Amino acid sequence: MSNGKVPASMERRFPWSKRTEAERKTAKPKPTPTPTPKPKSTTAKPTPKPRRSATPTLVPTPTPTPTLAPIPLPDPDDDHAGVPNHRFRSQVDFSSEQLDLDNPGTEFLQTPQTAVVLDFFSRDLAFDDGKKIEIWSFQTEASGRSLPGPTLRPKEGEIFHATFTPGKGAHTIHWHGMEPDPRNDGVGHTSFEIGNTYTYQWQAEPGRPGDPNYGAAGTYFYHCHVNTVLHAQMGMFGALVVDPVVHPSCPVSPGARRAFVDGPEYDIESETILVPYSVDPRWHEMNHAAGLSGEDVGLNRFEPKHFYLLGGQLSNRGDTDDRAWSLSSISANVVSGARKPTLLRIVNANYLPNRMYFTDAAGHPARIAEIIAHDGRPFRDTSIPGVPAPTCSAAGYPLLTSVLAFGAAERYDVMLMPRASGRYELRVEWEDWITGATLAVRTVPIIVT
Ligand SMILES: [Cu+2]
Repeated sequence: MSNGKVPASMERRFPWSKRTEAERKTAKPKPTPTPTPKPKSTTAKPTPKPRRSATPTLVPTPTPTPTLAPIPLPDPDDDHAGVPNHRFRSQVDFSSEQLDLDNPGTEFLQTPQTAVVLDFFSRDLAFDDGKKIEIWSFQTEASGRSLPGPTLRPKEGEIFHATFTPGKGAHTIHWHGMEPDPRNDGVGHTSFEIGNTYTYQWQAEPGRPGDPNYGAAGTYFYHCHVNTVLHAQMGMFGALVVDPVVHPSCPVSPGARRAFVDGPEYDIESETILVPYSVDPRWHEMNHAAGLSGEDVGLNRFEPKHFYLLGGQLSNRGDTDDRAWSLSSISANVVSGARKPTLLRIVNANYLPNRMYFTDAAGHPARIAEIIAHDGRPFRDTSIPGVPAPTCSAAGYPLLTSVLAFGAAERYDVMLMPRASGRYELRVEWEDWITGATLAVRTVPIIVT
């Protein structure tokens, strides 16, 4: 473009390229898009310098220029020719050729910073209403057999390993919302189901203060992805919490943690998880592969009879062997007290829409819930493209609410912000997904001190 003109086709795709010559001269140089760094060593790398600046400057969002080097064509007679370490040239080859591989090795295996060994179990677990229900789920040597499966907690930047040995048929672990590479994503139909043992490997991306496009810290949901609706209903799920890197511009007070790199500090001790769940007893009589061969076993009808609030304080799960971990009350810190506020992580393991109401002791709506993230992504003020995006709270409008409505596998991270000590309540309603009728209600007290 030596004549300084922008081709019409480029203008359509990149409207900002229509800027005048004068604007172009004063504009900041475009940052070169940097690909996500591949893990080269086992040491967590520090995050890059923050891009937040005192005076917001309009910098166009960098546009990726296609500079992909051609991939050498493999020699059809040699699986490895030209493509080191890869048998498969494309996702299609990968998925269509691996369905029978049930005991594959982990490609590019590295030394992990966090590693967990998970086994399958099947057992009748006791619930807080006295019912005993057959549950299939995950356990570690330390966790015992309980529901949800053990809470897994890697940190951004770390190499994470989960070595899983299923039982009673093949299973997987899907890291819902993390999006590792297909081989480590645990979706059986696009990679493989595990018949023997497999080590999932992935690295959670480090966050950058003010940048909505980076950072994996947050609340996730892991679950089996074989005959998925049945196996998840049977209990093959747990919470995955990714903790952020500590960035020099966002230090952390003693006894506190941040929900994401520049997220608010919360009190570690009172951090609580809430996992709504419901049980259709008919489903718990089915076998591992029910419905997989095209027969109609009625997995389109979910008619729950039991409704549960699983979870509790993450720092204090204690011994929950042989029973469901049940949330009977929430302890929260009063805002402006000596301790940081309480973070409530909500993971919806329920197949029906849920509504949650925060109220005072008399049942009146209480706007004490500040939602800071949804599905592992922080809420930020992204209203001005190209400038640092602060959290909504830092931008002056905390997202305070008294009600949340959401469905299966959704997660909300909520800071509890009561201004006075005393008793509040959290009322959870399960809704019929067609009629909207309320099927069940459970209420837990929130004790604020
Ligand atoms: Cu399974």
